[in-house]
Amino acid sequence: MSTFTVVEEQGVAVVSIDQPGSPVNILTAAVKAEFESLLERLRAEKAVRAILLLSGKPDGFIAGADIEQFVALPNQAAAEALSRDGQATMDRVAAFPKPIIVAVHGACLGGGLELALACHYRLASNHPKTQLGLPEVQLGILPGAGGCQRLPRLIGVRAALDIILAGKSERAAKALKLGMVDELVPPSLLRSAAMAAALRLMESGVPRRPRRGGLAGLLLDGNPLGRALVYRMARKSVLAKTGGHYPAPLSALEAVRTGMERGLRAGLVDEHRRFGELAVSPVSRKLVQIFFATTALKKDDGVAPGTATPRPVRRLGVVGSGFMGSGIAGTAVSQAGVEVRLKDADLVRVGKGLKASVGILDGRLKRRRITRQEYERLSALLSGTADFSGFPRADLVIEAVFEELSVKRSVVADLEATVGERAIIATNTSTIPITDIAAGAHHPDRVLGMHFFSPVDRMPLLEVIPGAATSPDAIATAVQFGRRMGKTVIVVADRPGFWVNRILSPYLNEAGHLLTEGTPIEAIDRTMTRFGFPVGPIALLDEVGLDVAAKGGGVMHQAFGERLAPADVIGRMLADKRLGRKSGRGFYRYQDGKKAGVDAEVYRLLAISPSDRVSPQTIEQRLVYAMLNEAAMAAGEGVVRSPRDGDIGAIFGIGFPPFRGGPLRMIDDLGAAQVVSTLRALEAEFGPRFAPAASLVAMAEHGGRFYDDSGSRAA
Ligand code: 3H9
Repeated sequence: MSTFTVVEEQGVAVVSIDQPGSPVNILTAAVKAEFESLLERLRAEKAVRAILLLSGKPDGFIAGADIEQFVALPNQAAAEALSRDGQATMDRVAAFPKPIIVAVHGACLGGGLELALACHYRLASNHPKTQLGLPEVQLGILPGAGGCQRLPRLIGVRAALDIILAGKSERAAKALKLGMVDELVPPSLLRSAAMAAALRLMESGVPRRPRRGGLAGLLLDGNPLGRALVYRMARKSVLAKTGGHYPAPLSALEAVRTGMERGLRAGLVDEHRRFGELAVSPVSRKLVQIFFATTALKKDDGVAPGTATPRPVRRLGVVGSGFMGSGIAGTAVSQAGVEVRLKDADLVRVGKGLKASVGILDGRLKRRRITRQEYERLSALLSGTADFSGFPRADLVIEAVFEELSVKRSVVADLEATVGERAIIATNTSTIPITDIAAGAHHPDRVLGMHFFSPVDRMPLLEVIPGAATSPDAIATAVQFGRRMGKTVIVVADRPGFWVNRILSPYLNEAGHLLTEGTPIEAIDRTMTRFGFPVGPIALLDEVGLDVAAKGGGVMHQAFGERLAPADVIGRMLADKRLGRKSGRGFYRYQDGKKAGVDAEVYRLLAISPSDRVSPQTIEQRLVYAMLNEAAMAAGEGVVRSPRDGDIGAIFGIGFPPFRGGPLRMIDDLGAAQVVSTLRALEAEFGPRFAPAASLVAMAEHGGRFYDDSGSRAA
């Protein structure tokens, strides 16, 4: 079966791209070969005077080159050849003697955009699904089919670097503004507008495009001195963002520079050489694994396939209009577009909560993620109540009240008396066992946990926690709804701390121990940001809130005993009314809501004289191995359903460095035997909290691993 179908109309060959059996169009080797021979045929056909390319998929243009191919590449030379071939195809398109017009509707990414850039004229539909971007650096590679060359030539170096170095996608309207596309039209008119453009170009050739960006464009993009400044600034900004852990953006920057300063041919050579290096690098392998893991999670409802009938959620009830409740309500409205009813004890609180929920929509409007019209429509879906009016119609209710077992139980009882007989009741908790919350329920099969992370609209992860009696239908409903809220969802066991807080707990405790011993706060945090975390553990405590951390730490201590006993620092901080960022006082100082330096007062308060006695290597080892050990232990207990879920949870829940692949992948990379021996050394020096997990010891003995793949999508 072929991917391309051609119909000829008025001298235009209308080529529709529709890869059979694939939900999206992907530029595989076979697709590329078919395309090339089609081009040869159309070149020879006299009656054909222009080509119009469009997608036959309802909602997608081309999702880029085949990512699975990168994983299978045996070596750098093969990767380089793949890129060189891709460039050659795009060169043939660019040099084609008849105008090639492309009409883009839906995602046009990576190699898909590189193809569009090589065409002679571009139209895009103004549909929200139409996104044009070069996400390659997110996979640890660079645009390797001419993208590093053609994009800066078309839209200027600054705008191109902005997209390439961040792996960004732009909506169609922005793409038009930047000059990535020539025309923007409604989806229903795309084909006819593209046809009209083809007929026009057939007669009068490709129009000249004016230089963009005004005077700044001329000064910065238009001459080598200006561009040198642009490269320097871009490099600085990449290093600040990546800490030097991700080679792809810097390499892409060099490929752009070579092409702009030494010409297209030199640029293409540099581009495919660098593509070759990056595609087989360990960082790229990890990022590709994460791509496949998140893609697989999009289809995983957390239950065995075919065992559940998820319930469609049209109306959501949220109980508790505080920070979490209003965040859940606002995110549900803005992402899932469902009706949301927010309840609290009185209307004043409800009003405050609704205002905060609308604030999430305000943010999306401001960032132009939604139109004014959508904003009005979505805001109208939000309503509030001080009783349970409206709740009988809810399909799903999420309670986000105070973190106290008795309070949560009484909310569940109230809800059971109110909601319909098929409604699902979810409890947003980070510490209380779901089975305990559901213990008094008449229908524990419809009760489960949905652990959101704060701030709800920004944090990408959701843990769904079935209680002992939760039905597969309820699990699948919660998972699917979480996904509609834009979350990556993992289903985890009802064990204290679930997954994320479980592995975070010994890590934060260890930071407390280090501090108690006199290790400076800056040294602890700096070491871990250098390791690749977005913030260090002490700064994280300030973000989470010290009261919340103390409560969570207490629960874990009680559940797991001395091994997870927190250091004494948080209690003393709380006694001094330091709650972290939210109170404007924590380990750090805060000025106008912005984090300033470490608060030196803290050392006095904790009776610590800071010293550099502990080396950064030891700081890193103690913190990282505390987390790795706990992850292995929890995985061994079955807290996560697969290593994939555990690693994705760590990366999306706490910012575990993606280039390291997650804690379980990291153990595999280090080798269980090495991890066990380091833990034994730490145990000898610092005590039994470092005793290696039984699962790790067993793996070390048998040469076992968490993953049985070699890095392919089977992960
Ligand atoms: C590149 O282009 C390099 C070039 O510069 C140079 C080359 C020389 N490859 O996400 P979905 C699969 S790098 C292989 O559920 P959605 C995906 O795994 C590429 N497979 O759909 C899934 O498979 P399955 C740069 C791919 O509607 C199925 O398609 N491009 C690829 O939620 C459906 O995917 C990117 O990084 C691919 N390129 O989202 C874009 N794309 O059903 C990556 C998709 O068997 N793709 N699949 O599990 C995406 O971001 C999303 O898939 C997209 C659609 C937004 C397009």
